[in-house]
Amino acid sequence: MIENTSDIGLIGLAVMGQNLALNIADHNFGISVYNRTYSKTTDFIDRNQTSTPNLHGFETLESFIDSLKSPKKVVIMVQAGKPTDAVIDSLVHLLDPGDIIIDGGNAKWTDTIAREKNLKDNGLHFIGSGVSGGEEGARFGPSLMPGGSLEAWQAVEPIWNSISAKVDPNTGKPIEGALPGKPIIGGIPCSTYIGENGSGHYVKMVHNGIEYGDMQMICEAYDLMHSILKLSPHEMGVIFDDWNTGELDSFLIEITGDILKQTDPRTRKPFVDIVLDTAGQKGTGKWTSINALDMGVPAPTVAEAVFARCLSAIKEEREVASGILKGPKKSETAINKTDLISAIRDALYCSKICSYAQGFQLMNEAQKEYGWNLKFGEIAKIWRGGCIIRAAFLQKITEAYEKNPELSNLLLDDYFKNCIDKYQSSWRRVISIAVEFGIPVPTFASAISYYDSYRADRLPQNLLQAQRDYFGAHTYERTDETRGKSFHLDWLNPRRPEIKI
Ligand code: NBP
Repeated sequence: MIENTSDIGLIGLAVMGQNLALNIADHNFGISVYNRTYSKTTDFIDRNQTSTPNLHGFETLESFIDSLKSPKKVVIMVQAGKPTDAVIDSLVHLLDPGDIIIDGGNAKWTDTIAREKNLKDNGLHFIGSGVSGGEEGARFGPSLMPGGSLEAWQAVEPIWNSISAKVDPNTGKPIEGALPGKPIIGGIPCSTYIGENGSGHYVKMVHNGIEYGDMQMICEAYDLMHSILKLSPHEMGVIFDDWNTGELDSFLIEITGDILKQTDPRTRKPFVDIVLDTAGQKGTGKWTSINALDMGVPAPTVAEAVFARCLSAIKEEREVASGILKGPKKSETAINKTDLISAIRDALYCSKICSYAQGFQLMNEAQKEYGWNLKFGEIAKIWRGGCIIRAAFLQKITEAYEKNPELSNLLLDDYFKNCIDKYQSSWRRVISIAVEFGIPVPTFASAISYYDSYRADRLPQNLLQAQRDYFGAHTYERTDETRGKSFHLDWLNPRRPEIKI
C-alpha cells in the first residue's frame, strides 16, 4: 500500500463501521480501515478485498493515517461517549492542521459541541454526523446529518452525498435496489449540511425521538385491533400492508406488516406472539425528552413513548398488578369492525402529525439556544430515504416549510390542518373507546392533549399560577393588564390591595 492514497479512513469495524466502509468502497472511494482488535480488520479484509479492491486494512494507527490523502478524513464508528473520546485522543497527535475527524456514532450533541471546540484549538476540523438507517442503511444508503464547519463539510460532501440513500426526484420516494458493488447512481441524496458543531447529532437525536414516537403509536394501533377486535396477527399484517399504500406509507408501517405476518420458525405460532413484551432503549429518546424539558418545549409524545418502554420493562411488577388491579366492566359500546379499523388508521395519522409537530418545534427552539440556522424543509427531505422514519408524509413537511420557512408549528400548515379537521372525530372516538376498554394509548392520548392544548386560547394554568402565588409568592399576571406586569396577593390578608412587582 502506497502512502497517501486513500480518500478516507474509518475506525471501528463493528456492524456499522463494516457496512459503511463497504458502502464507501462501492462508490469508488479508496478507504483505509482500522480497528482496535486487529483480527477483526484482517477478517473483514479477507472476506471483502477480492470483491472490493478499494478497501485497505491497517494494523497500526500510524500506518492507517499515513495511507490517507490530505486533508486526511477519518470517520469514527465506535460507541458514543468514552470510546469516542479515546479514539479522538489517539488521533490528535497523528493528524495535521486542516485534517478532518468525522464522528458517525450516536454521540450526544453537547459532547460534539465540546469536541469540535477542543479540536478547533488543535487546528483540526470535527464533523458530528448523524447516520441513520441501521446496518442496512449504512451498507446501501443511510440518511446522513452532518454538523461542523462549512469548510470541513465541503471536503466531505462528495463522499457523503455519494454514499447516502437517494430519493426519486419525481415521486420523493426512496430509490430501492442497491446491491453489493451496484450502488444507486443518481437521485436526490439524503444528506445535507445541517449546520455548525453539534447540530447534526442534535437533529439525529430528534430523529430518534420521533422514531420512538412512531414505533409506540404503531404498537397502540396494533394493541387496539388485537385487544378490542381480536384480530389475528396475520389479519393485522394485511391491514398494515393496506395502510402502507396510503398516507401512512412508511418503512415502519411496512416492516410492521411483515412482522405481523411472520410465523415463528420454532413453534409455527405468529412470531409477534412469542416475543416478550419488554422493550429496551439506548438513550436517544430519553435525551430528546430531557432536552425538551430543559428547554421548556412541549414534546410529550416522545416522552410518553419513552415511558411506555419503561413500563413495559417492569414485566414482573405488571404481572403481579394484573392479578390485583381491575380494569373497566365489559363495555356495552357496539363496535363495527370495519369502522374501527379505519378510525384507528385516522387516529394513528393524526397522532403522528402531532408528534412531528413537537419534534420540529424542539429543533426550532434548539437552533435559537445554540445559534444554528436549521433548514427544516431540508431536514424533512433527507429523512425521506435511508432512515428508519422514512415516510411519504415527510414530503408534506418539506412542502410546508417550503411554503413558509418561518412556520411556527406544523399544525398550522394547511395540509396538516385539513388532515386533522378530516380525521379528528375518528381520533377522538378511538381514544374514548381505548379508555372505555382499558387499553393504554399513551402516545395517542398525549398527542390529542397536545393538539387540544395548542389550539386552546385559554388553559387552566390561571388557577395553577394562583396556587403558585398562594404558597410561594411566585406572582401572576392579570388578564386586564398588559403582559409582563407581575402581581402578588397577600394571601394571609387577601382583602389588602395586591402588590405590583
Ligand atoms: P459499537 O458501538 O458496538 O462499537 C464497537 C466498535 O468500536 C468495535 O469494533 C471496537 O473495537 C471499536 N473500538 C475502537 Br476502534 N476503539 C474502541 C474503544 N476505545 N473502546 C471501545 N470500542 C472501540 O459499534 P456499532 O454498533 O457498529 O455502532 C457504531 C456507532 O454507530 C455507535 O456510536 C452507535 O451508537 C452508532 N449507530 C449504530 C446503529 C446501529 O443500528 N447499530 C445505528 C446508527 C448509529 P473492538 O473490536 O476492538 O472491540
